[in-house]
Amino acid sequence: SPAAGQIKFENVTFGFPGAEKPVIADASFVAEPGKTTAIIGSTGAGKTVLLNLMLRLYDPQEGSITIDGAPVDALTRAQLARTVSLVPQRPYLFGGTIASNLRFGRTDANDAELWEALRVAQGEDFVREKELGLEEPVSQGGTNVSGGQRQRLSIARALVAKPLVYLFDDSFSALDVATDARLRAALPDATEGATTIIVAQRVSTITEADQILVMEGGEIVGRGTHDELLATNEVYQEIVRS
Ligand code: DUT
Ligand code: MG
Repeated sequence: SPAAGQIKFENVTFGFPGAEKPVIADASFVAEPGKTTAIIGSTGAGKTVLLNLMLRLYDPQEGSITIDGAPVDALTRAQLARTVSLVPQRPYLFGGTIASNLRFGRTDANDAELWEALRVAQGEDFVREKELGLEEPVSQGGTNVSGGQRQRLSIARALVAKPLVYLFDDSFSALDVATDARLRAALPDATEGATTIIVAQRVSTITEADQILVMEGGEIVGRGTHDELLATNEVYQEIVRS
């Protein structure tokens, strides 16, 4: 069957070397192509580590992670990078131009594709305001670009790459509510057919998600839609109240 981007965790346990308690404990879930899976939970719950495991920044001690049935540790990091795009919690820009940063995941993207990704990522206006537009220089680490702009460029970079799987690690909480809403309204078309996993802080970011995983202390302590969790899950109810 053609590659589709289904992610499957089965009983995944991971701890950092020397730590007594695992950071991810017995996590199982499936993220389906064409669907949005959201992950929510307090700071330190293990959300970032869970995403990083998919990219093999580290490997679990127990359990398995597969993409379309193939163990991720059978893929090379280059294959993984072509399949999965991560927008990290602290996005990083490279020394170069806005265009070279956006083309990081797919060097043959044309300018029209870059502008389209910027439009979706709500970054079009500020790039148009730059004297050199797409060719505006960016310093290493992106120190001449604001934090919010860096976030939007990082989101646009993932969109340009057109992967099978998108991982957004807390990519929307720094945006104001209106921008967050505009971005999420534009996202489904731009990521159509892909597997989308969104780590979020604001419940409003993920109410439409097909599946929400609630994490606490390295465990998935709830799963369901917003309405299901609101009715049944105390941890989720607490997050909604806070
Ligand atoms: N941790 C380490 N070493 C690392 C990264 C994380 O010990 O290099 C620990 C800290 C925390 C747990 O792993 O107890 C989970 O961290 P993670 O960054 O996954 O938490 P989060 O859910 O992403 O928190 P936040 O909402 O603050 O981003
Ligand atoms: Mg995190």
